[in-house]
Amino acid sequence: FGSQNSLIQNEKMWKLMQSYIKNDKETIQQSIVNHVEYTLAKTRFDFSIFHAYQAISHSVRDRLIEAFNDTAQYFTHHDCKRVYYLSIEFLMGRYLQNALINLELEDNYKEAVLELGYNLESVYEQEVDPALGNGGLGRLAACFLDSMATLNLPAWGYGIRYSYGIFRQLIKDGYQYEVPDYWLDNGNPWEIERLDVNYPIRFYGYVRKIHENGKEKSIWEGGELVLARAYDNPIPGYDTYNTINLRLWRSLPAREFDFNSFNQGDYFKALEEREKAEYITSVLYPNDSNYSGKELRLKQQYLLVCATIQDVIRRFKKKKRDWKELPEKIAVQLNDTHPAMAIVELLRVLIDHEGIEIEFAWELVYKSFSYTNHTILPEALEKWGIDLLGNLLPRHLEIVYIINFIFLEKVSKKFPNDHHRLSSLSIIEESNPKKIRMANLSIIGSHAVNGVAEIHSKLLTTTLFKDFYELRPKKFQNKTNGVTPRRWIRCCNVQLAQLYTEQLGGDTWVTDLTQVRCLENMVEDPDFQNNWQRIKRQNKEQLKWWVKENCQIDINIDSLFDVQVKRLHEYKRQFMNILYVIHRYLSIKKTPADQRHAKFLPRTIMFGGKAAPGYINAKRIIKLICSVADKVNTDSEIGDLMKIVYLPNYNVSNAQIIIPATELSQHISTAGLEASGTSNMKFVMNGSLIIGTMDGANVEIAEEVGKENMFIFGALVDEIEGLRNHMRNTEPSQYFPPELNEVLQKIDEGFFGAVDELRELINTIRNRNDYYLLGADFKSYLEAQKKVDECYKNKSLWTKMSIRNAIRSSKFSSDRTIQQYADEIWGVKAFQIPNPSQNAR
Ligand code: F58
Repeated sequence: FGSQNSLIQNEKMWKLMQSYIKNDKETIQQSIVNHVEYTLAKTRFDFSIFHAYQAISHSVRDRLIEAFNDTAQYFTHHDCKRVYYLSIEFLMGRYLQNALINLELEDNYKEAVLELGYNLESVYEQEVDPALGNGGLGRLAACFLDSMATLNLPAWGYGIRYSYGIFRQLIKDGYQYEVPDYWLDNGNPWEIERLDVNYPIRFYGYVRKIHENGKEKSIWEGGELVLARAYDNPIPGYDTYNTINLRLWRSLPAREFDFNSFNQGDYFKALEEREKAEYITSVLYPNDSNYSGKELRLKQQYLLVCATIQDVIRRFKKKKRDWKELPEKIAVQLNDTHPAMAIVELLRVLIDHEGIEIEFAWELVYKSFSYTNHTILPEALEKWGIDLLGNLLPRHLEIVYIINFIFLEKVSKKFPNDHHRLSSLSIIEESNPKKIRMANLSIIGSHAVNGVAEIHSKLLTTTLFKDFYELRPKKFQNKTNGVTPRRWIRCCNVQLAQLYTEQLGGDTWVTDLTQVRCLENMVEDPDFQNNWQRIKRQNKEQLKWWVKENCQIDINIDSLFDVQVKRLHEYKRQFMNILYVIHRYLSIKKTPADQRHAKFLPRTIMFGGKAAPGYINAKRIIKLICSVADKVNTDSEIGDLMKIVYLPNYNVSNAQIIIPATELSQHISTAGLEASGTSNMKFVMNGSLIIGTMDGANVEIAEEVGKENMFIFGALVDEIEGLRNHMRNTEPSQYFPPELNEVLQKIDEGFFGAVDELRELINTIRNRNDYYLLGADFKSYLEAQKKVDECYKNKSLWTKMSIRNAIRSSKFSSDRTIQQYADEIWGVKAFQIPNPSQNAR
């Protein structure tokens, strides 16, 4: 551990080892009670479950910090190449259970806590979700941290510590209401505030040119300064002592006061200015697919980037070394384009502050960066107006122009006179006003660019980034997403995890999910099938209870649990799902009462997900779902043949209840539009069958589990353009199948109420405007639904399909994904720190 003298080192090491906290029951209890008394200043003779949660978390935190400190020191000592994962969002979900499981201390704590009078599971419920993300992209970043820690990679995450996470969603009278999520209300035991790690961040100002030794130098000065302060969040690996870091930045006023205002006696104005600084990291933007172009958002992005680059460079410079070593020591991964200014920022620091020649500096930057794309939706692509960008970051705009100039020079040598190509490759969009295309900047500044599923990566190289691909085909890669089996099996489906551990004779499957494939020979085993069904049923019971508690609806435990949970978006087609539900309802109604139970299987159809606050059509879809739910759930003719539920406030914690209880999950986006999807992977791992289109990772799921174990339907990506043309050239009543026409007419008649807004909604597809092709896919969706019913009737068949889905899902572990990033993009190796507690514990 860094000491020169080996004798002292050994003696010291021994003492150090002895001083690690022990993990026997009594020591744990002692530490909890101490935290009640000394950290919370509550009497140990009487503390509530809330205080129990706080004290337990602090005692777990102590253990995390030991490993965290040792890991950081170990990486420094070995001078490893490090990965920095930059993301504007990290959707972490609750920490306590995950930390205990990764530290392999859950049983010890359970026992210890029980004797103190509390049930550990109820204690878990006390924690609020740190929800610093919108959806897939942020949750992916969280899964990746877990895998990077578990794979012993020298990696850190960098993000923003928003004071307000994604809003809490209330559903009242079928409408979504957004409530601010001040998640820090009760403090946050999982973070370490670094009072001594603050970096200055400049906004606005001007660039002054001076001449030194015959060279022009740029000095960016003036404007406003704020500070970015570090908050560290330890991330423990599983089955390893390695504990890495998620460093989140919070904005604070810079220490310098505005003496002018003070001197002029304007005390309040000066204080107001300080308040404004804190506002920068105050709220997470709740748009999940629409780019809004707000200045405050650019400030957030730059704060993240600027603080991170200062931190990275400071760490690099701790050792005396040549700048050329930079790409051998760091790999910076951009989680989409939101942190892409880091490319420009690093270049700026290298040329303006370190005095490096631009060509050499560019080489260092280019070799260090890589970029992941998560969408091809045009409305989600970031483009900053040059006025806005040039005003906030004047020097960066200059540098962007320089990068673009050098790049386009090279292109025009390769493709002389190809103006069309030049304008599509340019970072600057020649619109009025001109715009900076962040995706182009990200590609040009990175040595590797990847999509998040095979089909998506293919689409990038054939459509959106075609011209870039033709320029540098080798730069483009695929890294199919994955999810962590720790949270998405071990934590959320404890019984399934137990079954795996029993069957496989150990729990090493938790870090090597390919092992569950060995259970293939159990598929036909009646005992195994029974166990499988029992587990699903218990998970369904838990969800039934949750629904009763949160929606006041009684659902039929014997019905098929059919779930679509994800952000509300037209391309994800929750709309098509509810239109089918209406069709099903009308069909039941048309069937004579005495034949209904023979003809229809009971179903509980559950929806969940937040709509971006300004996304009117998404909100109308929520209203439609809730209106249909009202009608159907109170229709005495239907009884428990069908129930529709809107699960409010879908988030990581309730996903952990919903996913293990699901039997059928819907992933039904228009082909080509869902980059990957990651909940599809979580559902499959938990034995849910998928009804879905050939889109995103569904395609690879079908390859792994077999199409015959899924309900695949709908147009393929190559058919989409043709179908859109057909839709635009066909009379709507002709274009829509009769079943769908009937449904639309019912809505139009006001059968479900809210007639004005629901009419607005259906008009979005009726006027030859069905961009997402609900009409084109409806018929094959109906057929797929029919197959679902047929299979579910045969319990043993369904069970076997369910088992096959789960045990063939190992490809979708984020451990596989991260290993590929490490080998094929980052070039980093594992460094596992020896576990000191093996002696002491
Ligand atoms: C999602 N994107 C993709 N963006 O839609 C999904 O297919 C994919 O599986 C997932 O990324 C992970 O690769 C997504 O979630 C966002 O939420 C952005 C957050 C920041 C603002 C713009 C949208």
